[in-house]
Amino acid sequence: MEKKFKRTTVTSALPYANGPVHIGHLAGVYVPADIYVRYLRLKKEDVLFIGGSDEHGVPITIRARKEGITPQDVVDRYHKLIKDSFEEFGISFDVYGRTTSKVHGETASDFFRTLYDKGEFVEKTSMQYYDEEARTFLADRYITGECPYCHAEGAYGDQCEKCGSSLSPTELINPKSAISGSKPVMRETKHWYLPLDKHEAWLRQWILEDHKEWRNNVYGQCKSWLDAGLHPRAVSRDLDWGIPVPVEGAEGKVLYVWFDAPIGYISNTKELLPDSWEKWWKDPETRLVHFIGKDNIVFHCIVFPAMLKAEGSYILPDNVPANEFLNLEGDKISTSRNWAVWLHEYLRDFPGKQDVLRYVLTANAPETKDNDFTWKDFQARNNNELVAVYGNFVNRALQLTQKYYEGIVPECGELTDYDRQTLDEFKDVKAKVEELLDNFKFRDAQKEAMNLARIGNKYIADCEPWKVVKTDPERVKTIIYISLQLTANLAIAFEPFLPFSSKKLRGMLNMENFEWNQLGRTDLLAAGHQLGKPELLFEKIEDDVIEAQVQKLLDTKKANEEANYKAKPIRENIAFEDFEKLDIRVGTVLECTKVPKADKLLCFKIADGLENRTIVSGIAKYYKPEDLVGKQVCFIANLPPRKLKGIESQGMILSAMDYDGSLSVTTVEREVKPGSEVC
Ligand code: B3M
Ligand code: ZN
Repeated sequence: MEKKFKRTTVTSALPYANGPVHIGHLAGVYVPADIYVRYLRLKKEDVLFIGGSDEHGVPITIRARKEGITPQDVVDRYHKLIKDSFEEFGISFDVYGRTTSKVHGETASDFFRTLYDKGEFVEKTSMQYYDEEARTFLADRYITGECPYCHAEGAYGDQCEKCGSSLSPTELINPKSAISGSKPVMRETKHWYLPLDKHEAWLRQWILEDHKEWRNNVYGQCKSWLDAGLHPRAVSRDLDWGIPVPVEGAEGKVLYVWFDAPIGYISNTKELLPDSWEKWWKDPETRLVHFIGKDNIVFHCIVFPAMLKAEGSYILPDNVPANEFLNLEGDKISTSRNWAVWLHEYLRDFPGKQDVLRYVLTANAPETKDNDFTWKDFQARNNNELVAVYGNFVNRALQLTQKYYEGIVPECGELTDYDRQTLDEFKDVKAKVEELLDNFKFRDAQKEAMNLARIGNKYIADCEPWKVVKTDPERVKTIIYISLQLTANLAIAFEPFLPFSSKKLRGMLNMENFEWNQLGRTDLLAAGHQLGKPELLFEKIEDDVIEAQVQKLLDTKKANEEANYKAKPIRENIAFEDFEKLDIRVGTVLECTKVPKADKLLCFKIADGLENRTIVSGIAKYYKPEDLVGKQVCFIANLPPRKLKGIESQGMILSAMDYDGSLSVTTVEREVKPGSEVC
């Protein structure tokens, strides 16, 4: 299957400009794409890296409505935020465009028109919900109602967020327009459909037979779509935000966001190369690779290729290395629940540590299955791998060169068997890393690079130059010479993965020119070469820094619980006489102590106006015993006594349970005599 290509067009999914990007986006799409592109560039291949914001679609209009601003305001804000943070993070796009640009509007519009003129669409009318008050058809997300499955209120026309069922708007019970709140009516509307069913046969051949090398998750998803049979898909919508459908009689209709967004890859290329963009999209000697997350597979492997094929002059993707999802501390990342580590916040909280996040996200990349990001793992990988292995080795090699030879690379003497063995381990690293990167196995490729550092670390630890220097100074020259060659190799090997650190390391090595092709060589730094100033390549991350990030997430969790709190339904009525049987009293706390060996229990001595009593209550987690002394509390006085941890409890103190399960003792608004009845 080896084909020779002249150039590679690499695209990465266009993030919706309705919120900032988070680590899930980075791990799934942008970090692997950037590694791949940097690698190709290092190999001096012709490559173009296309990115941009997806600025159309319903989520953007919803956000705008919520904030009382225009959709344009929303996309202006987030496009800038996303673009700036990508740049600071070192995602090395050749162009980062936007789908509200003029070029894009024209390109997408022309694309539609070409397909329309070629008769590649079918027109169909259907019944859809219409808001008579707001005078607009309603996108699925704009209709809410009761879920037909779990009966939760506020389910959307496309999905119930409570039970996760996917819905169609007509299934909702008591549908309401999210715009005006009125009851929507059914109205006829016309749309253009891409008849995917007509494309099924060639798609089957092209994916299932000709692209067996695609990742299992991608191939598998395509196969199940194809096996289920493809159906026509609407490529227009009734909406006032988007690119107008460029045909007569299409007033109030725009291109469906998933029709225009992938064309954004093409328009952004045009934006960058107005005169030569075509060779990146139409020359059969160009290889097209799409980096995306798993939720975008069908659009990039089936719908967009069908569009390109229908147009007729474009190449099709050669590979679509889609990733699975990254979770955060065991939970699905969610923009609406603010459950995420946002890139712009990371950059603010960890200045200069772009490579640490790049490293961790690649080490944990969800290439074959969903993976989890935890702050503990982030810290461990930094401290135990970047600092203790890579950084430590480099630091030792450079400090020793400084100490013994004033930073000048020493002559290499005769090699021992161990030296040769170590150097041998380096020889095939280039082939190994290349093989892995060529196959989009970024995680393993980075592991290979890290392995070099491990070899180096072990070499220097085994050779103990700081001891040998006392007995055999000539030998030390060879040890340091070899260590420095290994260091220079590391700078090259890590270049696609950790570009900031590689640059820093090259500065320390005073290594101006380097080539990927030199990887594996053991004469990168000549004897007599003057090194630069050694600095620490990575720093340890302390516990308090990690704890602060964890606390931030705990706060988010709490805020979500609070926002989602709903009082429990009221229980069935009881007879008045039953209520009257309860004897509720007010008592004054005379003493309050922790119950030994029970972390939940407090033991109270309560003045009840009669003989005083002991009550054990499970509120120790929420109060300091001394803070309760002197307080008046309500308790049920006529429950039969119960033994708790060997103490007889004579009643029950009443507490309110808050949304988060915490307990708050009930007390009285004005002091009363102990033993007063609550009635
Ligand atoms: N904006 C969906 C997403 O961010 C969409 C990708 C477009 S790629 C052409 O998941
Ligand atoms: Zn439901």
